[in-house]
Amino acid sequence: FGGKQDTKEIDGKNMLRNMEASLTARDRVGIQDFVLLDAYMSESAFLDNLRKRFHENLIYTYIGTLLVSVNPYKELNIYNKKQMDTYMGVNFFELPPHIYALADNVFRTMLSEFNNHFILISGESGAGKTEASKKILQFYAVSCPSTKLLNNVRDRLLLSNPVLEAFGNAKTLKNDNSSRFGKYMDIQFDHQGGAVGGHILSYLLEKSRVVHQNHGERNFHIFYQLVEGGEEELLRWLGLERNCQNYSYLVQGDCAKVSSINDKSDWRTVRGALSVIHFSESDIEDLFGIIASVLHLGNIKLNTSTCHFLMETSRRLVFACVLKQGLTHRKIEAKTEEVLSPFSVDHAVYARDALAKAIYGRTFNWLVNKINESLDFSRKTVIGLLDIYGFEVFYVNSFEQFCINYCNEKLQQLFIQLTLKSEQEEYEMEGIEWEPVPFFNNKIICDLVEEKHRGMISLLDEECLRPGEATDLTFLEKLEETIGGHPHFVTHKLADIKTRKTLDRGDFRLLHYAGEVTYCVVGFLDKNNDLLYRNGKEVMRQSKNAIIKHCFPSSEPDSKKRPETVVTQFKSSLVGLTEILMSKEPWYVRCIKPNDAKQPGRFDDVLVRHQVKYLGLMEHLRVRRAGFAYRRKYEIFLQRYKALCPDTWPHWKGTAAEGVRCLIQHLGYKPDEYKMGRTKIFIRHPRTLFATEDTFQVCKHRLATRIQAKYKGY
Ligand code: AD9
Ligand code: MG
Repeated sequence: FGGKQDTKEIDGKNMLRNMEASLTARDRVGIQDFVLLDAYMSESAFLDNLRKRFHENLIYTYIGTLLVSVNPYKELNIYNKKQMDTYMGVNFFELPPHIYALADNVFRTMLSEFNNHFILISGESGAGKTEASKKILQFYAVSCPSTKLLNNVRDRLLLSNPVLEAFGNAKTLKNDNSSRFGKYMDIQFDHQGGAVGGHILSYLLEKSRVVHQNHGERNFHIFYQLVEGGEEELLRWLGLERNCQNYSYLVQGDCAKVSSINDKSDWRTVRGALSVIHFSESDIEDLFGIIASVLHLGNIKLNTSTCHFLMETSRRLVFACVLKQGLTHRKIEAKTEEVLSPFSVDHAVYARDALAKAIYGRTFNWLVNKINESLDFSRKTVIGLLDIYGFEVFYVNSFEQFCINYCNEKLQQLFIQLTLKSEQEEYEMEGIEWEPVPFFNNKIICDLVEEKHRGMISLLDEECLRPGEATDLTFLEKLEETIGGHPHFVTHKLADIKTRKTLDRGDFRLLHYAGEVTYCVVGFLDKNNDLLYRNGKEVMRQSKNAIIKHCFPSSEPDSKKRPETVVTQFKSSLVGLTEILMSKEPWYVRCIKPNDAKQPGRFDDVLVRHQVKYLGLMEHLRVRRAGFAYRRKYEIFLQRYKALCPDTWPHWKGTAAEGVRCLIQHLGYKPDEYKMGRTKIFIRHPRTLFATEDTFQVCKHRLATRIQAKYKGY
């Protein structure tokens, strides 16, 4: 266990006192762990408890070691250094539930067992995932043992957040700071528990936002930060004016100004952070050159009849002079020579937007790599943090929502596999008597989307292979033909029968685990193909901007062979992510959004009940209550605690299982507190284990004192 814990008084009585106090105060503040009380098995009682606590600003509640978090939509004074110190090195249930308690528990388990862990943070858009992941990172960066040498790394770890948020988050109708990319971050620790490095993997950035925003939404924060906060000289150099209204790519959602966002001060934070994270001045110049260039690109007017290039080019722009041809003509190979064929206006607009998206998307990837270079990763023991865009339903949903919601289905499937399913299978395997708890398994929806040949992704890719013939509507027809009978898929033909709600001709509806979403099929093929015309790339290769040169290397093969489609790449990256996660020990934070108005103090019962349901919290509680909070292989359990029993210490001659039986008899475990499986001991409640752990710590301390006394004077 961490060095810090040894200095703290370990007192199992504290925990019991805390539990008792929480029981007496529960009428007012509810209970802090749903597992503890018999009465809390109905959904309404569950909801009552969450509501009660929410109104007392107690946003965290446990289900065993799973943390439920309700977004308070206001600043609470519970995230400071003092609180971090309070939670560092204290047994999980000794103090009121907190994200720091979870972070600390993961940290200490990692240190004592020398294995890798991950924290899966889930919940719908705006539920508080990104905030939770930041709190955890802060806890590790600030509270873990440190040396001066490491301070640089931890600053960079912390400051990677505002930078990635600036480039990868945006205001949506659901959330003023919505993550538009998925983020998995490994935080790496050394043997003493110091946070010594990190590595970030990013998943499918929503690039289409660069060129189009729905009403009430914005482009990525960085654009507004640069225009609002950029220094006069910088703006002049970039040929920008200090007025977001002047840039076509910034005003499509008609809400460049957002009251909860201060672009000017965010600019200063991001600018400062870039310098700390090893970005040279020339990197920074190149980076903002690109951001400005995208804005200029968006302002290019393409004349209706002749497709003329009307923008005044500026030499400082990344692509200046050669751009004209790149945007207005397409290079085609005709037998032995290449010819330039002029675009129609629509085509030219399409080519321009495709270029803007490619430039931004590739620059974002460059940024993530650059941050990674500064984080010193060398694969020691890690805690992974997963913060991905949450499930979202808008008035109009498109390809982007399809990808985001598919990703959420996959994460729910992972949660089910690791908790509800594997937990129950383990009892069976270990021969523990068990009454199965039924739950909804969303595998049926994952299969609908990703099954080979018949799944929606395969069907979409097939249509993308028929350029000129296939359209979004033929894709829809194909869906109808192939999966029309599926219980989770609805089109307008079947809408009335299945869900009693009508649908437009160009829509289809998926009955996701988290609710129904109607998708408009328009744009699916284009977005999935994500084509960038060849001469667009060539233009980029001539750029003097070092980042652009790096992002569009001349070694990149030209489009003879079709690149993988967007959704197929995404699917593969999610398979990779699942493999990473499956190799680690899981912990969960389930975030809940209390209202749709983003307001403090409002707890919308219907909305919360819906989330409790689809997040599987009741099922999780049932499995937890009927099951066992803790289990360990006999060998590991015996090895750790054998010093507590004279018969097992220092060497036990029999089998590990017999040794454990002897040990727990000596410790006085009651028959209903544990079960002996085939290979593991199962302990019903954490408090039993904590009491054993406390005794172990006292024993360790006594032993250390005795050794010290013995060698004193040598
Ligand atoms: V999305 O899927 O990226 O669209 P998130 O990440 O789940 O979503 P986020 O963490 O960004 O939501 O939270 C949304 C907003 O709720 C934040 O910008 C805060 O204003 C607010 N929030 C969330 N959690 C907390 C908290 N613990 N304390 C105070 C919070 N405010
Ligand atoms: Mg987020």
